[in-house]
Amino acid sequence: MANMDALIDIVVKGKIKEAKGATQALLDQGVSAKEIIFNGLSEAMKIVGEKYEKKEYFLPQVLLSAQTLYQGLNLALPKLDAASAGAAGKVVLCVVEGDVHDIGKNIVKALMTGAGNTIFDLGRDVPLKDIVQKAKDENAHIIATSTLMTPTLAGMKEIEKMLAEGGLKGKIKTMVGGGATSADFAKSIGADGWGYDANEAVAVATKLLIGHK
Ligand code: B12
Repeated sequence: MANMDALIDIVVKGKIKEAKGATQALLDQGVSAKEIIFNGLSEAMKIVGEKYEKKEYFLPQVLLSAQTLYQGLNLALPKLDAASAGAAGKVVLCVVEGDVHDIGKNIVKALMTGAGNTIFDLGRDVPLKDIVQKAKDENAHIIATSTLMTPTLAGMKEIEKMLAEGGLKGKIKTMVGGGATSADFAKSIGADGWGYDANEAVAVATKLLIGHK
């Protein structure tokens, strides 16, 4: 009988061959994809992060855990129940230039898609000018960016500047998230919204879209 702790252990230890089976077993038992993602896979990554900080783990182990996580995440993401429908909008989403951490961004993408938004996912380590250009080309309502690293926070500020210079500030709304960000940071750069996690990302996008379309 599979349980969540077993899945967490598999991801933390990087037992890559076991992750799909353990995730599928939980799904078969009726555990929701959302529970698996938030209470299982994300929790496991928190433990991995702590081990990295304590220097019990080094980058190869972190990478192996991330690859193990993706085995389960790729099974669970398509099974996410459509979140309570929000105000559907067009959203350009990505991880900013210089940063390759994309696990959180992909969870945000799944929940925001489930809420009925059209997501233009540009991936990770995306040049800032490409982000703004895509938003212009698609007439996007929102640019949502993610970063987990402190040095790349500057890119988020730069996007605000680029929008202001193009006369688009306020026309295209912005929201930021990811481990390196905070509500205060978002406010300081003039972003329109910030979300702690993927659930909040949906709520914040909905709030920005109401009255904006
Ligand atoms: C996994 C991981 C990696 C993997 C990434 C694999 C991948 N495909 O993503 C690998 C091994 C590749 C990696 C590499 C590196 N890493 Co790393 N990594 C991590 C780790 C352990 C976990 C991150 C994670 O996936 N968390 C789980 C997800 C689910 O959480 P999340 O991303 O925060 O997302 C949630 C929310 O933040 C929110 N959210 C996310 N995006 C958005 C966007 C919006 C708009 C909204 C509203 C919300 C939102 O919703 C998500 C889901 O609920 C963290 C430790 C930590 N404490 O975070 C370090 C960490 C982020 N890494 C770090 C570093 C330094 C690096 C490297 C530079 C190391 C090196 N010397 O090479 C490189 C990066 C190279 C680069 N240029 O990008 C540092 C960053 C420090 C800093 N503040 O600058 C951390 C914090 C570790 C540490 N304590 O030092 N890493």
